Amino acid sequence: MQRTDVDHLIIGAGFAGLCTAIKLQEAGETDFLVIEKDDDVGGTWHANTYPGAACDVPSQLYSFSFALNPEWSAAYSPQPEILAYLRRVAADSGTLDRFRLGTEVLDARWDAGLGRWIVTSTAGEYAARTLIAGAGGLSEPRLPEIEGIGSFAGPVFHTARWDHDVELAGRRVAVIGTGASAIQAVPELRKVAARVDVYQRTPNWVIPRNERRTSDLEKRLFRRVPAVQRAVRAGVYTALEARVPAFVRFPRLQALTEAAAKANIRRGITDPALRAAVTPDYRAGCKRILISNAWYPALAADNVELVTTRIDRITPGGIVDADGTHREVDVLVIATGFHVTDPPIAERITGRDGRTLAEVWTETGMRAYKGTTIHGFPNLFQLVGPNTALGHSSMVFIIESQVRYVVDAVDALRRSGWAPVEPTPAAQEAWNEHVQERMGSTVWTTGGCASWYLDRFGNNTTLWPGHTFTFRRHLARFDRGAYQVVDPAPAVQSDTPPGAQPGTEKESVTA
Ligand code: N01
Repeated sequence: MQRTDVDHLIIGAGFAGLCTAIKLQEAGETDFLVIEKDDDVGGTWHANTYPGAACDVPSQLYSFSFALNPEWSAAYSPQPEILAYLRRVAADSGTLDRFRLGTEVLDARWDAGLGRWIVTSTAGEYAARTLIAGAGGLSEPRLPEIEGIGSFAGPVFHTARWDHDVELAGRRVAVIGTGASAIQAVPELRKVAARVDVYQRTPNWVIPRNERRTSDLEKRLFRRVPAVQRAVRAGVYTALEARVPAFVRFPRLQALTEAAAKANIRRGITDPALRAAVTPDYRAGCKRILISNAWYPALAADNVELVTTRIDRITPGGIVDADGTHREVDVLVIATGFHVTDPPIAERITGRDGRTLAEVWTETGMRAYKGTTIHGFPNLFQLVGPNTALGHSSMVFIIESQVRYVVDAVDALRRSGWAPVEPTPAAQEAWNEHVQERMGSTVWTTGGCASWYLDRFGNNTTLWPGHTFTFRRHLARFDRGAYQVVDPAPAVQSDTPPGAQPGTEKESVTA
């Protein structure tokens, strides 16, 4: 099989992979490839095309700090705009020639002899000094285990795999789940479908959404004076950071959010029984707080029924609930979220002791050092890794923080002659102890709900329990003292100077 040697292999062409490519290039590290299973850049924003898909983080914060977008149309951006933004940033970056789209990672294993990751993909084999995984924290759909789901005769699809060929006009649609995706899709679905049954297991707290559109004057101003847009962005950032204490230290402050959500319910729904059915009985923030002005009016619409009785089974023609009621369905939409604490990419990455990341994490729960590097997995950098996700602000800020750390680490690796490193067990343990200690007082732990933030041990291995600027400070520099060299480097001198392109001259053929 032909093998392509590169210094850095990046998995995923979403915000994380794209940011890495751009920042490595800026640092003079041009010998990299980005492999992406989909046939386009965009990651989440390429995959999620369901009707109504939009970002629930304010637009001003949902862009790279180095590529502000003066053109956002509204306070919250719809998916097509975000995808167009990412395509534009990718095209302007001069890195697209090193993207290999339609290429899926099948297996990645550390080769101690070579001091490289050997990565098998659907398009051939790669050998890389560093493996930078930006495969997405919420990319693999989680399908519900409901009896008979496989027997359903009509179309079935997950929100993140929307089948646009399926005609919905005049059909009876059932939606399972009432999370962030469902609350965006249902208000659009009910405009075309004959009927929509919404199956709710647990209600969410849903606060109003700012629908403000950006005026032409504002856009012109942002274009001409980027400092103005930066100031607006800083204001939004600060307002969101001000919410952190209510999540992390003083969950009682979430009563303010609950009041706003209850007012949202009263505005959207008049029926007392329906109001009661959508009112959560746990503290706001325990699960992700959602934003929508359209969700409650949609549930109150004549052609929508909220079903709160547990689903018993699915038949070829519909859904039977635990009370024995059978509702006929033409199209089944699965809105049950993603594999978060058991990411499938972890099954494909094998460390230096022959165990996969999934095997290691099955024993311990997801753990990493600073959410980015993992003992036993030399030169692996996990973007949006354990305890890096946010309940209050933009993941783009976290991604940029991690990428700075990775670029600094790469610089240190190059200067050391590529001696492979991984965090020491002590450093990784201390980091995770620190994070878990902080979890004790958070609303995610004390709020009285079951959420996908928690793993099977009941630990929150998903969210960062603090301000985003604190996270950034922790990752400001590659802290070499927390790392150990795992094997002697195979070559003392770097054989590729910074600035080399991944090229055919380094492509080698192996047996
Ligand atoms: O998934 P979710 P999502 N039977 O996990 C229910 C991001 N996102 O795709 O609460 C019946 O939130 C489950 O019920 P319960 C964002 O981070 C961002 O909506 O577990 N129901 C819940 O109601 C978000 O948080 C944007 O009791 C079942 C729903 O399915 C994350 O993606 C937009 C079930 C799953 O909700 C995931 O959102 C959209 C079962 N067996 C998404 N299993 C932005 O705007 C699960 N459920 C940035």
